[in-house]
Amino acid sequence: SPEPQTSYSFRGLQISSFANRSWTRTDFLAWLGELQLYTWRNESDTVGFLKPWSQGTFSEQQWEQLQHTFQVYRRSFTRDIWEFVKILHLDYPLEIQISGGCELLPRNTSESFLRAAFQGKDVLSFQGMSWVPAPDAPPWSQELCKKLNQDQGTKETVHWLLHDIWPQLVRGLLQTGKSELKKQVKPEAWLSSGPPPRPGHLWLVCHVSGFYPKPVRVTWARGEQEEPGTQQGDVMPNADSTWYLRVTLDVEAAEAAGLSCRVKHSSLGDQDIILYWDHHSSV
Ligand code: J76
Repeated sequence: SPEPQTSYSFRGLQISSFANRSWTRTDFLAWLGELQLYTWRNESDTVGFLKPWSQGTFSEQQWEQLQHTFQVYRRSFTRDIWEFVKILHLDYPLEIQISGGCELLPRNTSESFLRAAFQGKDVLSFQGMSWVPAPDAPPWSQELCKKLNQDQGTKETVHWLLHDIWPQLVRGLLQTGKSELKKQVKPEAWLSSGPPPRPGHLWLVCHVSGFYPKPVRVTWARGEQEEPGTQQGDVMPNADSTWYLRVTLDVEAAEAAGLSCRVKHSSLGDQDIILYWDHHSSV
C-alpha cells in the first residue's frame, strides 16, 4: 500500500484584537497537519491540550518553561502594541495576526517561518536573525522593525523557538501521536446528477465522503483517459472529523455512457474505487 502522508507541518496562529485604548484580547491556536493540538484563550493562564499526546516528548518541566515564555510574551506583546499605537498614531480598532510554523525536512533539517499581519495585510516577518518589513508594508513598518531589532534577547528567543523548540516539539509529537496520525479511513463514493446546465447536457456528480487523511484524487474518465472539464470542489469537513469532496462534469447527454469516476486514496491502497455512470440507476 502507498506511504501514508509523511510530511507534517506545524502551524501556530495568534489573533489579537485591540478594540480601543483599554479593550484587547489575544488567542492562540496551533495545528500539526490538519489536527488542532493546542488552544490558548485570552481568559486562560495556561495553554490547553486538545489531544492527550499534545505534550509530545517534552518533560513537565520543559513544558512549564515553554509556557512561561509564552506567558511573558503575551503580556509584553500587549504592552508593546499599546505603546506603538501611541508612538505611531495608529487608529483603533486594530487586528493583528501572527502566524508561525515549521516543517521537518529530510536529513534532520527543518524550515520555519514567522510573520505578522496588521488589519489583514502582511507587515513584517522574522528572517534569519532579524525582523524585516514586508514588501508594500506601510512606512511605519520600517520603524517598528528597527525598534524590534534592537532587542537582542527577544531575537534570540524567537530564533530558539523557530529553529530548536518547534522542530523538537514536532519530532516528539510524531512519536506520541503516531497511532492517530497514521489513522486511515476509507471513503464511500456515489454518483448523482445535478440540474442540467443547458438543454441536451447532463451534470454528473461524483460524491466521495468519510475519508481520512485529507489528500485524495477524484477524476472523471473515459476508460483510462481523464475527462477535460472535470471540476474539483473544495474538500469539506464532515462532523466526524472525516472529509467530503464532490467532483462534477458537464457533458452532452449522448456522451455520458462510458464515463466513470475514479477515487484514489491512501486508505484504499491500489484498489481505486471506480463507479460507472452506465450502472448508475437514477439518471
Ligand atoms: C511569537 C513568538 C515570539 C516570542 C518572543 C518572546 C520574547 C519576549 O517575550 N520578549 C519580550 C520581553 O523581552 C524582555 O525579556 C526577555 C526575556 O524574557 C529578554 O530578556 C528581552 O531582551 C527583554 O527585552 C519583549 O517585550 C518583546 O518585545 C515582546 C513582543 C515581541 C513581538 O512579537 N512584537 C511584535 C510583533 C509583531 C510587535 C508588532 C508586530 C506587528 C504588528 C504591528 C501592528 C502595530
